Amino acid sequence: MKDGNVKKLIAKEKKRQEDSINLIASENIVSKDVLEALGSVFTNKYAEGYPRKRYYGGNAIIDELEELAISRALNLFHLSPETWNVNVQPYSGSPANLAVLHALIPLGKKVMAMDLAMGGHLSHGSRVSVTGTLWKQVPYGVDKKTGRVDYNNLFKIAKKERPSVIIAGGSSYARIIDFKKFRKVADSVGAILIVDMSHVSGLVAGGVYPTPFPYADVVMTTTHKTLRGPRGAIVFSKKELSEKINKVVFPGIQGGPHENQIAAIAVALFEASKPSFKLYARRVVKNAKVLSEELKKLGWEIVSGGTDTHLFLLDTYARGISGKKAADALEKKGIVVNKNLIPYDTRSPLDPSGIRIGTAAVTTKGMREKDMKRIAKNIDLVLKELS
Ligand code: DSN
Repeated sequence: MKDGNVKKLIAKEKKRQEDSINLIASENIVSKDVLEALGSVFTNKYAEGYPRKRYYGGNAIIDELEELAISRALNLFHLSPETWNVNVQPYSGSPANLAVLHALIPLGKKVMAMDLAMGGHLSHGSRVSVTGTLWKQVPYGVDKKTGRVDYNNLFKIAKKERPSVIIAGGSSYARIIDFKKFRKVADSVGAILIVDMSHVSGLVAGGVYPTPFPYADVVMTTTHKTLRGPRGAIVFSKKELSEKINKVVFPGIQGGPHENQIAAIAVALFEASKPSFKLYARRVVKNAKVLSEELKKLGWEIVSGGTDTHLFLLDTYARGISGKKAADALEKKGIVVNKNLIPYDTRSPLDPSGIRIGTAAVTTKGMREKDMKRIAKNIDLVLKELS
């Protein structure tokens, strides 16, 4: 690379990633092949439209690429193209959610979704997201005692508020979501059910987390978390909804798709279909369970008491330490986490009561249970200093 400045920054970031223990639950480390596709000549091409319906010439190979990505997405999640449509063009998760909501419900209608502090996501109608200004969020949460979704309460909220859409899934909920129950809640009020499986899609692909597809009308996932691809998103929708969604993705809110990103998504989907990815997914969850158990043994409070996934929330404020203070101190020692709101948090998102911990990236690095025990001890040592 001739640009010495960027070259130096890439080298520095590479070293930072190599030297630190990355416990950010939404991050991962992609393969060389994914990086190669991302840095390929596909970045030079404009391809507004969809396969075989493009606005620019020169797209025959791009069409092949996008169709390959689509068929791999269908195969990975065992879906029939008769029932499901796949859109691999969303730039990332938030625009994907915006597109889906815009396609499916009129402005001003109600979106029932997990409150941000309870584990939800900004783009599910949170006040500070554009989705919260276009639609009215009806929030649901977790039970204060168990830290888990209270399904009886979901029925009550849905009956009272009669939302047009219900979203299951979020960004810091550590437990298995009962998609069948969500379907029942949605059916009880005639709502559309969207599952945002961004965090767990790699676990679904790896067979260690239940698939939402038998129950959802739309499933959205980002591609860069447990799925271990490039940044990006995929929207799966039932055939009868797909035309509307495709129209909002393009030309509604996006222009030309990032075909280099789609190439890298195709590579990631190929990698996720291998038996080794199943083993990876199992290890991710095992590592998260071991890490949370070890921290519990050391006296730290884990929201919901543990995890079924790649992530969990540690309530640092239970021992008088704010999430920001904890995250900053850990980073100084080379352990990178993010500060995070916890359910019923009374503090602010910039200095909340907890930290979120995830094992997708460290598992990719090859770490196993014994490493989790060591990491737990180190987290304990750093945080104890602060209490
Ligand atoms: N920022 C992502 C996360 O950390 O979960 C979601 O968009």
